[in-house]
Amino acid sequence: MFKKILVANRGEIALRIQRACRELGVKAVMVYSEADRDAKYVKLAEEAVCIGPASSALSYLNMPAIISAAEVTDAEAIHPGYGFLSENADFAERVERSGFQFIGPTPESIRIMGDKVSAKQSMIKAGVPCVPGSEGELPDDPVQIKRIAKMVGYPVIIKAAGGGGGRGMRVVHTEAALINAVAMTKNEAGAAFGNPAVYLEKFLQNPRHVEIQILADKYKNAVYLGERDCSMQRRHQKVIEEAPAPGIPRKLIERVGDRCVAACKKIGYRGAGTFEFLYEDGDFYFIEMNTRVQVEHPVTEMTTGIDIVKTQIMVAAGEKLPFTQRQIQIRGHAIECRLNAEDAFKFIPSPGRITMWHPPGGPGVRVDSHVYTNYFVPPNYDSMIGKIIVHGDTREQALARMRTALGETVIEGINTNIALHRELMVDAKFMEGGTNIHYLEGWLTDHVR
Ligand code: MV4
Repeated sequence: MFKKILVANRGEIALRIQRACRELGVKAVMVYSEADRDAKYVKLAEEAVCIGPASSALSYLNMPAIISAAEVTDAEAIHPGYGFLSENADFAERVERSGFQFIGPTPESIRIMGDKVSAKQSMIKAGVPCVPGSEGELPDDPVQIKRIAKMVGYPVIIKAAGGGGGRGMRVVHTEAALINAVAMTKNEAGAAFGNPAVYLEKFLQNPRHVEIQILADKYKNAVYLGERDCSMQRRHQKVIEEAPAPGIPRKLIERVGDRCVAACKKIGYRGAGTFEFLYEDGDFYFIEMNTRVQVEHPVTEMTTGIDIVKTQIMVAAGEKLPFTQRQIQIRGHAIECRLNAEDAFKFIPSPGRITMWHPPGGPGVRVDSHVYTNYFVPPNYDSMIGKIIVHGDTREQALARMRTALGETVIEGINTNIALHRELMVDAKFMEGGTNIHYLEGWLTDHVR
C-alpha cells in the first residue's frame, strides 16, 4: 500500500478521500486554493499545499502546481476525485510520467472514453447494448447522412464525439432539418472541443438515466456493484440519485452488468468506472462511460457495503480486488439528496457564510459534507456543499428516513435547495418510483410560479 497520496480536489470529495486514506493508514496530502485555505479538511490533514489562487484554472486545474505539490511532499500517488482533472487523459499521463501512480484508469482508457465515438465503438465490440445509430463518425456526404438517419428512423440526435454530459447535442425531427443540424453541431463541436466529429443516434423520447458502477483491478478482475437511477435531474445536473433503480428486473441488471464487466476485462480497464445507460421500454442503451468516482457513489456503497474510494486506492496500489461478483449482494435501498448552495426553486447560486449547520443523523443516515457552522462557501466553485444519503430495508423506509433527515437539517446564512428536496420526497410520482429524465423539469414548471 502507498504510504502517502495527494488529493487533487476540494470540498466534500477531498474529505471523502481523506477519510478513505485514514482507514487504509495512508497519509493524505491535501492541496488547496487560496479560497479553501481555512477549510477544516485542510487543517485536519497531516500535510497541505497551496496550489494557487481561488480561480480553478490557476489552482485545481493547474497541472504543474499539483505535480510539484506531490514532488515536494513525497507522495506516491494522486487521487483526482471528480470534476477538475479527473477525466483528463493528459493529466493522467503527466502524473505517471512524473513517477506517480494516477488513482484511476490508464490514460489510454480515459482517452478512449473521452471520445464518445471510440467509446461507443469499443462497447459495441464488447457486446454492451448501445443506442441504434451511425457506426462511428458521420461521413461528410449529405446523401449518406440522410440514408443513415432514414434507416435509424426519426427523431434522431446528433452528438459531438468530444461532447458528453449534455454538451454538443442536437435533436432532429425531420429530414428537411438534418443537414443543417449536422453542420451546426460540427461547427460548435470544433469550436468547443477542438474536434468537429459527430455521430448520430435514434433519439429516445422518455428514457430513464440508469448507470452501472464497476470496479476493476490491474489483473483483469472486474465486478459490477449494481445500478443507480439518476433520472431526477435539471439541466444535466443530478439532484437525487438512488439504488437500486425502481422496477427494473434483477435478471436484466445482471445481464447488462455482466456485459459491462466483460467490456472492462476486454479493454483492460482498472479502477472505478460507471457505464451510463438510457433505459426505455425495458431495454438498456449505453451512452457514455465515466472514468472517475462519481458524486453519487455513496448510494452504491450503502447498498453493497463496499467502500468504493478505498477500493480505488487499493487497486491503484496493485492489490487484487478483495471480493468476487458472487460475494456482492444488494441489500435494501439508498437515496441521495445533493445539497446545493442555491435558491431552492430559482437555482440562483448562494455562496456566503453558513451561520448555522446542523446535520441530520440516526439509523441509516450518512452525511458527506465538508461544511460546518461558520464555513464560508466560496463563489468560485460548484454550488454543491454536501450530500445526505439514507439507507433502508425498502424504498419506502429509505424515503421515510430521508424525510426525517431533511426535517432535522438546519442550514442558515445561505440559501439551499433543502426545500426542493422536502417537496420531492412527498411527491406522489416520485414516491411511486421510475420517473424519467424529464420529470423534474416538468414538475418545476408546474410547481414554481
Ligand atoms: C440521449 C438522449 C436521448 N436519446 N441520447 C444527455 C447527456 C448525455 N450524457 C446524453 N444525453 C442524452 N442522450 C439519445 N439517443 C437524451 C439525453 C438526455 C439526458 C440523458 C441523461 C440524463 C439527462 C438527460 C437530459 C436530457 C437529455
